[in-house]
Amino acid sequence: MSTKTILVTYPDSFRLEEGKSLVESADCKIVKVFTQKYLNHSQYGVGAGKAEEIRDFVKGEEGIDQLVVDEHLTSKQLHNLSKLVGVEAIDRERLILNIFYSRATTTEAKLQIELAEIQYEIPRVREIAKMTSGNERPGKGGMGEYTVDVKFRDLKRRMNFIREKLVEAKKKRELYHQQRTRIQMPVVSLVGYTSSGKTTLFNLLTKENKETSSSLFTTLSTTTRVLKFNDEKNDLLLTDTVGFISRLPPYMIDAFKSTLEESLAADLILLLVDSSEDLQNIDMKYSSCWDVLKELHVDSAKVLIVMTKHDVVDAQKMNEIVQHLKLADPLTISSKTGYGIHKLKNAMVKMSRPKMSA
Ligand SMILES: Nc1nc2c(ncn2[C@@H]2O[C@H](COP(=O)(O)OP(=O)(O)OP(=O)(O)O)[C@@H](O)[C@H]2O)c(=O)[nH]1
Ligand SMILES: [Mg+2]
Repeated sequence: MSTKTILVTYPDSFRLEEGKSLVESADCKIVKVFTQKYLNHSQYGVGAGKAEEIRDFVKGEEGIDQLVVDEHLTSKQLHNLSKLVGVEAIDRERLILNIFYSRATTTEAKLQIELAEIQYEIPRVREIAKMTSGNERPGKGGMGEYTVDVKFRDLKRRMNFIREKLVEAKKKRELYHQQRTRIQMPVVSLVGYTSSGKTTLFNLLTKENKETSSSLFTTLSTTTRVLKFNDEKNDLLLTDTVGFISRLPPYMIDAFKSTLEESLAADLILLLVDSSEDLQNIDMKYSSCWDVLKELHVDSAKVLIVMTKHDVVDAQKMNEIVQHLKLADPLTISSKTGYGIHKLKNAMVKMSRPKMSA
């Protein structure tokens, strides 16, 4: 049964829609949405008046399971809010971690998520200790200094263990990578905002059958396959990976760094942009993607912008997008109708080669 959820997010349509998609992608059912311009009030994140409004709503409604606040909140704010409202309150990062948890299938993805989880927890351990050791929960409910230290040490130890495991996994991949470069096959990777159409294009090109869906973060691990051409010497390797999202905290990018770095080390990076969205959303998502690419020091010269979902956009809108994003020679495709795929494949062959022939 899906978790009955109240969402508190911002009133602008981009964050409102994304907040809802995130909650739904975590397999929760939205019962009510509250919006607020600022979610950084010190006591509850939401303003005190709004917090009371939510409490009253919960009182009058049967079986609400959780409250999601679409922002980064401290443990103290979440604790205060849960206590007032009477249901568990979680923040945006916890929600994203929950989605990751439910989706991760490979050992490496699971380790990466656990690493992100620990990095989310560590700053909160002392904060929670402070809250529970006060007069609020005397006796065994409180976490003494000693317990906090033990917990801290455990988390750090686990974090180091995971990092070692991830390094091992990375080494294994590097070995594959070396073998690939030995056979002189360039690597092209697909990146982009979550739900931009990466896996759908990947499936079309490589005849794979990886899961695609309108939920956010459908793909969490990296897959590489050979993309065949009529002329064998043009064959290349195509990589699909996890999508990006706005307001992603650096530690989450950090946790996925090894897989992302692998795909960003490609000879050519296709940055997919979903053109079916409105201009403002495209803008926000496009700049979020560049934020992540810059954070990971990607050379912009090897990034090629590809506008997706051409089948649901008219020519005028497409022109507007191209002008808005100041794209010189945009590639426009549809993985549903096959529009632009031939041109894209030619571009992939041409642009992924210079390094190889050098
Ligand atoms: N109309 C239309 N829909 C598309 C096209 N390409 C993808 N979609 C839809 O867009 C949604 C997201 O597609 P995915 O391929 O799962 O997107 P993704 O970028 O891999 O998403 P994540 O794995 O979550 O990062 C799905 O519902 C697809 O059916 C297209 O060319 N046209
Ligand atoms: Mg995908």
